[in-house]
Amino acid sequence: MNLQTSERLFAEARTLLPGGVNSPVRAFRAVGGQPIFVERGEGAYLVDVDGNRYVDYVLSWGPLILGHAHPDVVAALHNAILRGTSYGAPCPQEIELAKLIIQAMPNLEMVRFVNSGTEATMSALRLARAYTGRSKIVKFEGNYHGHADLLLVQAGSGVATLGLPDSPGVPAATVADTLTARYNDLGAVEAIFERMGGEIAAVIVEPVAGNMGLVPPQPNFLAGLRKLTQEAGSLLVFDEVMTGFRVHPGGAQTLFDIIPDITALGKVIGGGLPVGAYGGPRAIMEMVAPAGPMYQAGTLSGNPLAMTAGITTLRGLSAPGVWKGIERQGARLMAGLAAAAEESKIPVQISRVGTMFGMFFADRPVTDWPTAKRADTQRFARFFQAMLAGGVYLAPSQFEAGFLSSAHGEREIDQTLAAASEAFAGLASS
Ligand code: KE4
Repeated sequence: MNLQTSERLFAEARTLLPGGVNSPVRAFRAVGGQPIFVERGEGAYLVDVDGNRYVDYVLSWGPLILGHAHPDVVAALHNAILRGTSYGAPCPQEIELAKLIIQAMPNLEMVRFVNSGTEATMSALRLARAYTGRSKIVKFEGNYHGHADLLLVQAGSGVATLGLPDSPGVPAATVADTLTARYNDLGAVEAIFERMGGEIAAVIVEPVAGNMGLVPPQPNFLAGLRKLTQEAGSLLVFDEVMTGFRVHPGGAQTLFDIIPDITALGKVIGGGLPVGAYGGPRAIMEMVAPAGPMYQAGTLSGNPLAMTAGITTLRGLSAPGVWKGIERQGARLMAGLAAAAEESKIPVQISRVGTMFGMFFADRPVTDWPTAKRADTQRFARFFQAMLAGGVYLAPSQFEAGFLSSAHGEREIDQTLAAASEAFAGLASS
């Protein structure tokens, strides 16, 4: 495969951008080799600067649930951009996107738009602290909520990939009130609440973990968190930046019928443009300035382009048959991957929740960060490279999830499964 242009560009990028990238996981450090530079996305495919085409299961880390450059999104953005890019003033599109989100997640009575998932979770926790008057936060090992200082503790995603359980530059004082527990370990959370329940402002959780690889919640885990926080007067924050409109059209809160106090959103609601949001009941959200005293602001928050991309994406996703179609292809993909791995006697743990999926190179189920860490990351790296050579672009880390879109049809799944059979066979013979 010719990767010359990508290699040349990466050499230049490394002189201008730290690690040659604008987000660490993209640098391929966990899988070796060099990142491809993308020339364009089209439907389910990425095309790199050397003309190589790949079935894309990263989809910009989740947002592109209708695939790249969906004609409706492109047309809507083309219209919007003729009227300018940002006003720094209210526009009707903010109301429209808010309505679509609230229709899908009825527990949200109000939302505030921001520009990233990091901003959404950071603001959600500031709000929880403001609303409860308490400071302590509980998060889970292997859950990643963006790179806000208070949350960059035993995080997942790029931090897990890079083996940076904490980051330099985060003062101890900033994380002194951030407690961590093992994901799916309700007993650990009960112990924390027994000791200091009255001091806890919030528990923040990925209701389906996607940043240590895909790790679904064990039965009663989320219900247990709901009960503990309710009894202690703490807030339950669902970080649905990844799971929102991914595990279910109404998010994990609808899928599991557990109502959080505050929901953080991102990715799909921006349709590939920078959007985050946090929302909840009116009584909580009216703490947010200028309705209330909790300050949070943003130059580009609610800008018409990002709102337009989000509106068009959520509308497209709710069209008849779209969601079921993605799940059908997802089920086919998972069954085919399991069969291919079985054929080559390669032990894998495969799971799918809605339109996101995961595959650990492990011989036992993965339920938390310690068991995720047992996965064979070297074998994953070899599998990743073989799939790339076979024209399939997976997330370049064992500790990430995969995403499907409505553009992934029979042909794309067939191509993926053919590449996977080759890749597993190659692992078995090496
Ligand atoms: P952003 O600030 O990257 O928009 O969102 C942060 C975030 C918050 N919460 C969850 C559950 C998330 O998954 C994320 C970001 N996800 C990673 C992928 N694992 C983004 C990819 C990257 O960091 O380059």
